[in-house]
Amino acid sequence: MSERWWQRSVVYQVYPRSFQDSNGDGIGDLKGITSRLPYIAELGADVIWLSPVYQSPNDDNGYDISDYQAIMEEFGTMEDFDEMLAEAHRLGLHIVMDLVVNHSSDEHHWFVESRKSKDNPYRDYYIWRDPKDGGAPNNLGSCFGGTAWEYDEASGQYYLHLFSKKQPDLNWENEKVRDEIFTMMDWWMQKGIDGFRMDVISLISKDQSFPDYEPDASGFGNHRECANGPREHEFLREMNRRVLSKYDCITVGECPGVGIEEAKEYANIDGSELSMVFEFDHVSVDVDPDLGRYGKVVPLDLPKLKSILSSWQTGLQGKAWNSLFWENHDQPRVVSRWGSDATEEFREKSAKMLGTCLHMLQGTPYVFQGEELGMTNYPWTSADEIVDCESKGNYLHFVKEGILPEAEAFDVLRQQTRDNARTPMQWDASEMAGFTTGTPWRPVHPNHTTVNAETELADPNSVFHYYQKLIALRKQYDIITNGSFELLEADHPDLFVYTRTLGDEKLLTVCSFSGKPVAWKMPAAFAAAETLISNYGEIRTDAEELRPYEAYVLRIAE
Ligand code: TEU
Ligand code: CA
Repeated sequence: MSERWWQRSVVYQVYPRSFQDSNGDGIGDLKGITSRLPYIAELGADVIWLSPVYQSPNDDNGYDISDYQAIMEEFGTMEDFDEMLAEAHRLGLHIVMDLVVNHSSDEHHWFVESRKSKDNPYRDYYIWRDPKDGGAPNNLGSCFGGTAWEYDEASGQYYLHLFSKKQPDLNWENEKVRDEIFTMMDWWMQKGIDGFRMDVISLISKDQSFPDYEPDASGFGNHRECANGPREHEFLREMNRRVLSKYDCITVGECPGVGIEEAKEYANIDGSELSMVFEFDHVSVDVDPDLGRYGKVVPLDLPKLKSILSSWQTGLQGKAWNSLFWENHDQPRVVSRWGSDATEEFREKSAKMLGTCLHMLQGTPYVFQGEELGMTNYPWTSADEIVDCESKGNYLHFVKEGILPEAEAFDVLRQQTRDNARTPMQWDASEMAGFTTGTPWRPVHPNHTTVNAETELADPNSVFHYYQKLIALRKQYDIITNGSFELLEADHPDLFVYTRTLGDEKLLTVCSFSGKPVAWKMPAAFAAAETLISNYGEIRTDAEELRPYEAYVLRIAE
């Protein structure tokens, strides 16, 4: 298999609502994004994944789409979109659109029709079922809390919504639905976009018997039980045949509930389905198996994280392609999560260490807006400040059902809420961080006076310039894209050490996840190696220990 262009790419994720406001309404928009494209180009990323910009009532910030071929009014117009796309291409940046087709908004005209009556021509565009024993058809829970079935009085049936009740699931069994989706995708590809990031694409094929599933801590069957359904790969291959294969595009499937074996099908390098997947194993490492993401935060078990990432590295090697990420719009800020934001020194060092650890792996790295600055979680002081429907819904459920005391539930909420990823991008030290001239829809982090793009662009030692270098290294050295992976020190509680090998060339990546010095002796083979990057400047070749959050990459070539 020859190398595909996107295997050497680095993707930058833009969450439009929080990136750059251009008209003072406090909401990021397309014109704002266009004005910041040179910044993304300067970082060195070559693909932008744009979270949804389609028309939406915003029950889930654009992940509830009411018209797939129109732009959300708050974000601008189709002309603004075209201008952004043209400008991105001029700068050598590809644009990947978010494709949310497991569900639509309940305000989409398909659903407006569908709910009118049982014999409406659009009825079968969604998943309607009769009650079972006077209640919901099965015990599936919504990802945002409560049951996944909403009862419709008028027709006496339930419709399925794995997410909010304003996000009814589309019925992929219906050929007309697939036709509509593929035609719409083709319309965007014809417009010139470069690919799709596919929202929860692993959930599109449901077991039509809708059995009851093993209940989790919420008391319901988990939505992930719907992953890899009976016709999943048939649908994706059809999509590939009818749309994707006609273009040289990049596609990434968001795949909750997908393990290594299944990923080899979704992201097969034979190109029959998608380019790559987002897996969730590694970001679930601190999630409590019983109480879930919003019930308890488990301290990071580094050997476990290493073992997960390492199995994905070796499992997919030569067979399928993976994506690499710490952050996205659904995850907390990784510095606060697995590094440290306790002091400015630790923030800067651990942000660089985490970047090193991820970017030297095999796969296509994703950088979420602000991650390249080392942005941190927001200091929330009360649940009233949270607007994210997922974390808030789960928090309220835990408190109302008495599963957790209020203070404990809030402590998890403040660390885990998706709002941590959604505070405004920090452009400069001014009052609203250069994000808006008005009142931002989410509060600006108080640390924007020091953590911001302007300051970091001016400082050659900043997290920004470090990320820029990591990205440049990937473009320069084949081994980062193609080398095979080997984990060293698998059981070490504080160090993440691995090698990459390609022919006679070898890279050694050493990362300390500890805020204290850790005993470590550099392997003799690397004593005379070249340093590709390090977060402390000079590395100490003969030292007996690593400094707090120290990270470096060494290269030898015989
Ligand atoms: O996320 C899918 C998903 O499973 C998430 O709920 C994720 O696993 C969760 O945040 C972890 O707790 C996608 C989008 O990325 C998300 O923003 C949407 O809310 C969701 O789909 C529904 O479209
Ligand atoms: Ca705006």
